[in-house]
Amino acid sequence: MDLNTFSLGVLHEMSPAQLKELAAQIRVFLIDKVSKTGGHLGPNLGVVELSIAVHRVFDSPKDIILFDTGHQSYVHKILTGRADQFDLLRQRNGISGYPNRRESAHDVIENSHASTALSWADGISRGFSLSGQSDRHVVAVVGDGALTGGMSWEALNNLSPESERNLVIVVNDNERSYSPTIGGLATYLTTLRASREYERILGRGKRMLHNTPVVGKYIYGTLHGLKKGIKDMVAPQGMFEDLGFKYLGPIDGHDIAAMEKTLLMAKEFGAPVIVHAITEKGRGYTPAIEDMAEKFHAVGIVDPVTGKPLKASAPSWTNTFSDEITAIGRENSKIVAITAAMLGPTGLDKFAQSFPERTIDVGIAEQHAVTSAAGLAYAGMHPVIAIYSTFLNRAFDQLLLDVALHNAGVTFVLDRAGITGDDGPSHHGIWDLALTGIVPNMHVGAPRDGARLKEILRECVAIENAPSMVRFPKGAVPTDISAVERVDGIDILHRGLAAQVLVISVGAMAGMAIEVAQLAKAQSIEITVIDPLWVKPISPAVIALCANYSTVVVMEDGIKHAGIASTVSEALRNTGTNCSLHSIGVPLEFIEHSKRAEILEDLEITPAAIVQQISGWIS
Ligand SMILES: Cc1ncc(C[n+]2csc(CCOP(=O)(O)OP(=O)(O)O)c2C)c(N)n1
Repeated sequence: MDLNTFSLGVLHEMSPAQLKELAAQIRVFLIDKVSKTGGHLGPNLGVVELSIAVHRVFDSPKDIILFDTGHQSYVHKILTGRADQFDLLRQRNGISGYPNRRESAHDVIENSHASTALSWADGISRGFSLSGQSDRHVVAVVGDGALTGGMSWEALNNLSPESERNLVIVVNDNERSYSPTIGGLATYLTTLRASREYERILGRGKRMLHNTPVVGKYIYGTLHGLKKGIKDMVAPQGMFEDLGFKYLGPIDGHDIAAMEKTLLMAKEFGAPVIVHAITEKGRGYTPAIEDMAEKFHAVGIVDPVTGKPLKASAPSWTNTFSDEITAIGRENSKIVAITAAMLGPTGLDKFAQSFPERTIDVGIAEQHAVTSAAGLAYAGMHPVIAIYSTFLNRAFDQLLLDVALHNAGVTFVLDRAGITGDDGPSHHGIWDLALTGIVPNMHVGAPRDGARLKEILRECVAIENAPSMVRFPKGAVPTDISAVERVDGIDILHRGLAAQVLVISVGAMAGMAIEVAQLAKAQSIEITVIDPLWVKPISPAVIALCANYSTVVVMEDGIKHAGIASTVSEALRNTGTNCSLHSIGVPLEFIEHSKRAEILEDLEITPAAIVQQISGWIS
């Protein structure tokens, strides 16, 4: 069948054999397309049958289908008529790697930060019930990883199970986040899944399901009785049921017929139901199955046959951090590394190999990570929390009131700072400088290269009575950029002759700032470029230096609003320093997915565009 012209109408007409063929075809399609664009291959290969079953049982867009975290919505996109757009998956002007309201009426939320779908589902289903739309159902597909996030539990606590509303929660249990999901919840799911009884129960459950006609609540009751029995056998504590939910499972998430029958029963129930589906991440693709680390959770451009990257990757900022924190951990036994379910992507895997007892994976729980780090600091340790810049947003209150207010020596290592590119608006690391700027006693360093990353990281872990942070971008680390001179802790990167323009370059903007100075020189504009290394608090020496220039330009890889230019502006005002201040940075907008270079070009953050702007400012 032609996926490019596929529609939900066709899906409803298909026989079991055709559905099986469709699933196989979707897998081939996903491997072919995602290997060319990069994306979340493993998670999507795992939800092919599950997504087909959900779409056959529920009537989207009248019924609302939500995917938490959103990275596993590719099959949903194919089924809802977007297969023909997969050549431009995550590319400029192409479809997003996450649900997107502009693409389709079948996408209702634009998520990608984990653990939000159950709260959305709570609100939407409650709203439907209050507004007389009780014929509409809400389905939330949530991974075992996303279930480790606090928001999921806040939502479960609020999903009043007695209430009359149509809500089905499908737990997509593949035992993994990036790496295996760990913690008490994972253990509980394992109890349900891996009991010695499982095979027998699953077999009996399946037979029951296949032989049982679906006629609403009565049958649900029969089946539920059976399931309750199962659950009591394998998990006597019955956590989901103790929370008041009807629980159906475990179901083989790759068995379309079993999934359909279970979902139909859940649909009929009229109150929140949990369907526990067991799936395999990377299903059907040998390189993903054999990838013991991450099951191809997220891949770049790869050879579709071998799964190997087509381009050798250059040494990255992440590698530099990974090596250095491991070295620091060897010297300092107080260092504890914390990750929120991203051991490999943050580079903490190396530290974990050497110091497993000092490595903590909290699950997708950034808020908990930060407050528990404050506790570790109180107990005499020095926690280093390594997360992507965008995920710090979620733990702002904990940073402010649990770490900073308590003068806790906690170091934050923010990878993927600045414009990141293909993951779109929610994944750009452009808020951290503004957010940390309003945290009293916060120390923020922005390295321009690997040498400075190591230096600043070491200084961060030496700060014992306040939060410290080092931020760096995604991708390859540049070769070290040596300073002409270091004065009062500030690196002079380029000295213009009798320059009237001072460029304050923040972190990884240094390479471009030097290019700007060289390009401007060719146009007879002399510019001095400095790298303050530490941007919060901004050194008085930087402000004193500004007094020598008529024009000061701050270049930063974050939102201009409340960023480093704002900090400098306030300091200039407070000291009565008279110079005109300008800012190169990211406007206060949500920025769509595209390649990083394309976005920077749109934002006029290129050497040529910046020289042109400076030339306008000084004339
Ligand atoms: C708040 C937040 N922290 C971290 C991430 C990065 N992240 C994306 S997917 C993922 C794992 C999700 O695991 P699970 O929900 O089990 O889905 P699976 O990929 O296994 O299907 C993580 C940690 C995120 N999206 N949001």
